[in-house]
Amino acid sequence: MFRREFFANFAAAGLARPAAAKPNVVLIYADDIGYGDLSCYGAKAVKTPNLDRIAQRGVRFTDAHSSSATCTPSRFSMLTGEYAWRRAGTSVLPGDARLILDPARLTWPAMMKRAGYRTGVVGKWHLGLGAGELDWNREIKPGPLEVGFDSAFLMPATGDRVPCVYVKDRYVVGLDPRDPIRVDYRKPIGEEPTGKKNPELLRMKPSFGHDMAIVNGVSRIGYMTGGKSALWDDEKMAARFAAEAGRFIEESRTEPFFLYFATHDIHVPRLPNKRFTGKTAMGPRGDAIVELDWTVGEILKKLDRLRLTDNTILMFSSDNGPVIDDGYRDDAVAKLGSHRPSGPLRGGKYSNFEAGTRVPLLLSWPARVKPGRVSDALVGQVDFFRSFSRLAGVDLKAGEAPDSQDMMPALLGEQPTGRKWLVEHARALSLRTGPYKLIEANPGPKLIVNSNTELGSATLPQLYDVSSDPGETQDLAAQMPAKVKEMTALLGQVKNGAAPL
Ligand code: NG6
Ligand code: CA
Repeated sequence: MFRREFFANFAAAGLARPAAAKPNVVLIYADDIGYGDLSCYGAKAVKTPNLDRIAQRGVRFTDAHSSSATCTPSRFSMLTGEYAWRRAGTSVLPGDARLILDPARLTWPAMMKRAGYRTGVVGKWHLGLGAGELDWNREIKPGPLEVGFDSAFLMPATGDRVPCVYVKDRYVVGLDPRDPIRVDYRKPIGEEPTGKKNPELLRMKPSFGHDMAIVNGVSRIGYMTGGKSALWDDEKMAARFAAEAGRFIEESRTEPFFLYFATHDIHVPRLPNKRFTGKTAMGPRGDAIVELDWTVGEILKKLDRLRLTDNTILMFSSDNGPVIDDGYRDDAVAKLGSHRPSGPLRGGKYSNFEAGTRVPLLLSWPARVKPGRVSDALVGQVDFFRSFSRLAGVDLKAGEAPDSQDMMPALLGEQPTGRKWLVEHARALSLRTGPYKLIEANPGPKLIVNSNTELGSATLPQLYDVSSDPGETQDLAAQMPAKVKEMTALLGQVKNGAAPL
């Protein structure tokens, strides 16, 4: 209260708001965490006390969505405010892909910078790096520094894709120039062992794919040689990212800052630190959730120690839904027990069904947001860009963040409703509006056999009432043709950029 009056008086006196009045923004963006994976979303087989603390302090969302059921398009949409399915080349990228964000366009971090924020990214990138020929041994550009971040400490793509090195700003960390890195996604390089030829060298075996370069006894996607001194240590990755995120917060503490902290947990290969081994009965997938919660705890502690908790908007979400077997034999299926990574929802990562994109979203901001709220508002991560532009007082021009809507009142728990409609993207597009969800016709296999994921494919459009039937068990399309027609028309308008908001 005091705080708000103080700043109101400041404004009334015609003085510029002091920098400290702007809330810091920290987004912890987990990988492949499902709607049912956190104890604050009902999980019993794993405890996530630090995440639960964010929920208790702020708002927990029951109907929040990543833009897509896989990583790259979700991240692209979140950072640009434009649905990735409008742009070619935005699906899951190989580890040697070129940067797919256009440095000439305003991004969420660039907008925050314009508002006076110091901006940083730590963790998984997976949006490509460089332009033209990419040489990992030289300056890597363009990258995060060209699209709005003041500093970056990255894993270039995914934990299961080479090169298995960190990139700080524009350079690979710890590289010895006498041992240059070479990366190839088409053919093996020289006589280096591979997962396919040398399974005896592996400590974690693939269940499908992932049989190329061997790094730290784990075979990956893509071939790589050299860079031995720069290779990451999988078991120390979470601690390294937490330390780098902590360092960014520490260095930025006197100015408003925006940190995009994208964890590797709980993506494959799941190799949490030994101190988390056996913390759940679910094997590495469960233990990686505990490690993720530890990471969150490190950020909470850092903010507390620097007395920044009160005026920091801390958010947590995931880039897509959960997957159990995503290509390694890590006991995830055998040890799952009664745990339901998707909670009450159907499908998971890659799927048109709800669990593909409906993910946990938590937001706390003690200075303003009331604790302990649960919000059923329909919101998308694509909305962060415009919502934060309103909060930061930056006017967006036509064409900037075109799919992003101002959901700040909903995000702060001050308004119970969110979007009128929202698009989910997986194999096909789905439209949510009112209680209904329309999945476009998308013939194809029903299941990814290896990962046992239901894709939600069908030759005809499907219609579900996700408010009374969140598990999408009753297809209403045949019963309600007028609704199918109406929603198909609205989806057509969304595609043309002409849908009423
Ligand atoms: C798939 C990988 C999967 C994972 C995914 C991307 C195989 C067989 N499967 O192609 O393991 O890496 O891509 O995940 O290679 S994401 O979360 O980054 O979208
Ligand atoms: Ca992911």
